[in-house]
Amino acid sequence: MSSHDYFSEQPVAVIGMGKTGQSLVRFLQRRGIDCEGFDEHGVTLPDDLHVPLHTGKLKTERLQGFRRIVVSPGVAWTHPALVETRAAGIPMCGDLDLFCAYFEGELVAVTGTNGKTTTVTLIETLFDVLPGGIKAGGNIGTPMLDLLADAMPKRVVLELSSFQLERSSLVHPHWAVLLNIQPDHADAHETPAAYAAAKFKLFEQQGRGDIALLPDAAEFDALADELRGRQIWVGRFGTTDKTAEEGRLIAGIELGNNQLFWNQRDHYEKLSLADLRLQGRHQHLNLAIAAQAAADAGIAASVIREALTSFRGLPHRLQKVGHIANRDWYDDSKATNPDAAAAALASFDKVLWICGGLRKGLDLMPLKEPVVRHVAHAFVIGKEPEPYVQLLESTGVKYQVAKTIDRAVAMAADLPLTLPVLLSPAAASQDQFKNYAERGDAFAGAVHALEKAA
Ligand code: UMA
Repeated sequence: MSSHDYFSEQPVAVIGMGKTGQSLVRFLQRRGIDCEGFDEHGVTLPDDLHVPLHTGKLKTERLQGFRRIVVSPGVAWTHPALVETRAAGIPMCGDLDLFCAYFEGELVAVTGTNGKTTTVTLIETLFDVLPGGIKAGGNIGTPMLDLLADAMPKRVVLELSSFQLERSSLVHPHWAVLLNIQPDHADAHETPAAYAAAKFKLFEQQGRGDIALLPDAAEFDALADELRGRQIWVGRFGTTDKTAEEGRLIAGIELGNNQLFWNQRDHYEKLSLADLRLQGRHQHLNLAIAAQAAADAGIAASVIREALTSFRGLPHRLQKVGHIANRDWYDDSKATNPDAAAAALASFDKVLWICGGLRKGLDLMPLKEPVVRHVAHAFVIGKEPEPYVQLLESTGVKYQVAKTIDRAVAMAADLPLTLPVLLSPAAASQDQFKNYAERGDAFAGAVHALEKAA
């Protein structure tokens, strides 16, 4: 289908009028396409949007008469009104298919449970040196259709959530990057398999000229037979002590030599982990993936080395807040699920760990082994500390229930163990904060208050 007839059938209903919905309406308005907006909550639209707005519970009958429905990622694909409308044969998609129908440049798409934003940011930095540069958008914050507002970009890197992928049938990246699949939004999808299937959509339209970058883990072996693009496997730390020249690894971490490596056409480039500013093996792996994608795009090794060694990472992702009260303090507030926290813990020998918050129904047991190995003492925050208390009880590690982040910081500073302190909650923040960023800022504020009090 060409982009020109994609929306020849009108009117279009836009569901959800947050960032995505507003960008959708703006995009359709610019093309003179008749559309109306729906939102289940009260919203005020900016002055430049001139569309009828329907608020209140979404009902099937209100969607009758529309020839296409475009749904924001935060509105469940399984919403009963949407399921019924699809069953009635009305075409439905998300902003990703609209983007794919109109975008004419090269697409780099990144998905995974953890590490997407870091990887997209580094890919953006690296690919920007190419003629025509690159623009970044999607789940990272800028709605993807906003990237098409002016001249057609030559390249785009999109951070894609499973919600954006599950409602797409057109996504076809030249570089498709899958970082990992861990339980997180699995609760929002009907089954963990549906969550994984959404992520795999990234590769479905790929052909021989495309590139698939994947984690070297047994759970993805079956996928290998189905991939039509060139496969680039990126080594996960902590599995084996492979070197670059062994096995199917093209890029990754050499555990034995503490080096990051990637393939630069005819040879392997290696970089000592000690030369990186970014902390944490899981983050190093994201650097290796970005480096490999850049090398395949023809970017010089010297440029990749410079970008990797100068990259400081993003706020609230294993970010050092300071050396205060005789110890280092790390903000990893973005670790909203157990796997992300486990990866952060594994970056240290021993730490004082601040955990807890909104558990989102996730199983905390994957944290047991890293807690035993890396935690000297824990402090539990959040309105419902019980699941985290149970986890700690099962490990025998000493802990205190602090409830608030201020108390946790004060307790950690009082402990006569001068170990690094890590906020890596393994929980969402919304029981006590607006979002993970506000939680991280509150942590940094409490840490800096110690300095002033000293
Ligand atoms: N709404 C309904 N009914 C519902 C749910 C929502 O009417 O059942 C309405 C809300 O009242 C609101 C609007 O829909 O007005 C919000 O739409 P949305 O939740 O899709 O949010 P957007 O503002 O469009 O932001 C989305 C992404 N949000 C989600 O996927 C939840 C943003 O990712 C993304 O940056 C933005 O599009 C631009 O592409 C944020 C996110 O939290 C960062 N993503 C999740 C994550 O990373 O964990 C997936």
